[in-house]
Amino acid sequence: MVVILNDRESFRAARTIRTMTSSVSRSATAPDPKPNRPRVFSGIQPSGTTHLGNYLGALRIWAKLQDDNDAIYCIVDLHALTLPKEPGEVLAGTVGMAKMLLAVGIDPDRSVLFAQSQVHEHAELGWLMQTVASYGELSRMTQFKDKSARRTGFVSVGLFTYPTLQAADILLYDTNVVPVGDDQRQHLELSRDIAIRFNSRYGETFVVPEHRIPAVGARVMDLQHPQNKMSKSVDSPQGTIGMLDTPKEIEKKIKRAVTDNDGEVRYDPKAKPGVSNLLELLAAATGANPADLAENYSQYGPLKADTAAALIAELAPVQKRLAEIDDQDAINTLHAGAKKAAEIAAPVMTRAKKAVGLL
Ligand code: AQP
Repeated sequence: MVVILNDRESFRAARTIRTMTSSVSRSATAPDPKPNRPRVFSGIQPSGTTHLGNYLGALRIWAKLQDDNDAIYCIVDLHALTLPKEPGEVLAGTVGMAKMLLAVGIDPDRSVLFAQSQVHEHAELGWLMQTVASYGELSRMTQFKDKSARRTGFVSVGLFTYPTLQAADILLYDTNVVPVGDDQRQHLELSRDIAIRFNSRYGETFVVPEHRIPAVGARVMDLQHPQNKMSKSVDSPQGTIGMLDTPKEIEKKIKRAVTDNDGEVRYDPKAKPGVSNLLELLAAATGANPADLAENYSQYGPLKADTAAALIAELAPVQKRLAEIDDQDAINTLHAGAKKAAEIAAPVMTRAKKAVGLL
């Protein structure tokens, strides 16, 4: 349920919910916090192939968080434009991603699901965020350094300022909790810093969000280059398990996953990144602990066989649901979600403009 308040009223309510949330988690006898549930917001780019890292690090947690939170999930199509795209590519990716999110269990009756470009306040607040973030801060973002270093030609200004738009995405919804993978930790810290700076410069305006990073599966590594995270924007087909990969493809990729030569099954991400990644994948799919799982294996072969089987079982229901979802249904869901999102975003945008002192 979405309760719409105005300006400072809604800011105070959102901040109060945060206080309530922490007291609820401390006390077993605390009252049910509904309808004042914590606000959860997160986003995903509609680019490349959605992979196991996206799913284990973020998407399946998004689905779980719908039970106890007021969840808003956004397909961040404007972010996808930070790397060059053909006309129409982002739109096709947006529809495909909407179907994927529905297939992983995002329920439009319980969550708001929408595309970023349909709610103009994102771009508008993104500009204000640029005026309170420093060039030095953005220069320190490792994702910008990595992505710009990988490119030989054109590097857009948008790739550099991406984290300020991300801050706007989050702050527009009075977000309490942002579920993300570990790679987004630095951007989330920046969003918090920007919110705190804006509040101290212009008066209490934004809720300062917290991240929620899963204990297992927060950084799924590339199977061929286990020192790098599995990624949509890096061309590593054998190192990446796509959400639509067939059981045969998954078996083959896991079988060929890079390990090491010492033959010992041990969870040690620094010294043994390949084996630890397999243990982490098996743990994420079975709910076990990766270090405990290592004790069950003395060879890499059986570990790989069990990991492949567990991942195939984990992805099968998502793949089945995806095949049943129609493009037009997904588009309709996004249109309806954008209306709900705009109802929440508009008063927060007005609150921010008033705080700054714009006409
Ligand atoms: N390898 C990963 N392990 C765990 N979580 C991951 N995420 C991404 N990669 C991994 C999480 O997935 C969510 C959506 O990702 P995104 O598309 O918004 O962000 P991204 O980091 O840009 O994903 P890419 O495209 O796979 O990697 P890049 O662009 O860096 O090459 C986020 O919550 C993210 O943490």
